[in-house]
Amino acid sequence: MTIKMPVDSDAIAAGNNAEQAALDSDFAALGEHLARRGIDIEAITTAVQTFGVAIPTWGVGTGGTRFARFPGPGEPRNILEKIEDCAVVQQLSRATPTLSLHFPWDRWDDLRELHDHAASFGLGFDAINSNTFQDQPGQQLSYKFGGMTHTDRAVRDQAIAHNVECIEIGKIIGSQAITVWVGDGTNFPGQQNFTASLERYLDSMRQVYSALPDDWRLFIEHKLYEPAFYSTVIQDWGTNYLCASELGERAQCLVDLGHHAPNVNIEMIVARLIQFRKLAGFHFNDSKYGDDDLDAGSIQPLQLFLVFNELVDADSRGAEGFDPAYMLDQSHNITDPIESLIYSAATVLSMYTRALLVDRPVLHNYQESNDVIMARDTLMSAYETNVQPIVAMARVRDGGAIDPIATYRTSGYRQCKSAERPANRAGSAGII
Ligand code: RM4
Ligand code: MN
Ligand code: MN
Repeated sequence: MTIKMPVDSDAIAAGNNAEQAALDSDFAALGEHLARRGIDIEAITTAVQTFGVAIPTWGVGTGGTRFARFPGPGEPRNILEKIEDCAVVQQLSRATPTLSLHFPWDRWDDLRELHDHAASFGLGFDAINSNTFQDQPGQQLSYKFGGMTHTDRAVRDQAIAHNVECIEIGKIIGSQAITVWVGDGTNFPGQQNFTASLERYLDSMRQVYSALPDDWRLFIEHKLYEPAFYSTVIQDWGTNYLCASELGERAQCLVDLGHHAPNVNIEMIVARLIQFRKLAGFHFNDSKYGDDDLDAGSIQPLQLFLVFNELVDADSRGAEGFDPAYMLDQSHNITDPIESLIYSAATVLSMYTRALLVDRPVLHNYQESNDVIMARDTLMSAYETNVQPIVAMARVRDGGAIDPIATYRTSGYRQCKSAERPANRAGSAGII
């Protein structure tokens, strides 16, 4: 089957022709520099070519805050159009081969059609996301006071049934994991009994866990606050770890970079979860204050590098059970979502590449001899290396664009879609 390409391949070829000579020369110069450090640029480039990060389907719609949402032109109005926009990101960046669906936002009666539509663009499916934090039209019972932890068993049963339905959907489209994030919590002291609500959570989640096919994993995602402002049931990685351990081996902890208290050492949490075989994967994004869902690496690039440093370290020592799922969980409120996703995927790849440059045996020796300055220098010299030529070369070797954002802009894709997709105010695109 030929894979459909939403962006005209001539536009990519024209952009690449203009850029190729400069890239070749930058790549050769970087190759020489790395060779002096004992690093083979070709081996690094091959590793970068195999790295993929999933796109959440809600990421291609314009997001918003609780104050306002400013819809962009040509927003996708349904899941098939969202898939097409995701395909643009993948075609140009070659780093986002999978999608992460969210139900019921992505509800589509013909799931085969949905699957085949994605497959026609060469896209597969990552973890499926459930939603028990919102009421849907026609829904019988309300999640106003919680879903999986609600005091009323009937509401909990409805929330459990929704998660089980998500697993059923995932089986049809080829997912192998479900991510459960619950918005449950309280706004005021005394509103609920902490212990009883966590008991109810575990009871509900045991039922979801028991519905998992043998080759599936259950990803559970903690969040410090929001929408609940005083307490959330799964507030931090510690509670998340306890719950994952209670549920079983295939329950693991997902790390969303925006879901921690300020100044928390996230890379250390990552190391701990890897050590105890409980790291499910990531929702990449960045933030200054809360769960801001800004583009990955836009505020704290060093943090993203340090997270990748732990991941590459675990991979290079063959850490048992290490198989993280990567996804971008962002809300694009004032940028073109396609551009933010292309940029973010490239940033994630860039930090991964830099982490691959860390000389691990040398770092180990400095650590063992307590040479603080040189241990730090070993990390920082990897971080400070400009790896753009590797990331661009990996992209172009896989058929992508050397300068994907410029190519996207000259392709006229957005203008074309804004004519084809008249605004639909009631559309479910974005997080509002
Ligand atoms: C939450 C959390 C979940 C995402 C929703 C939309 O804050 O990050 O992963 O599914 O937002
Ligand atoms: Mn998330
Ligand atoms: Mn979030």
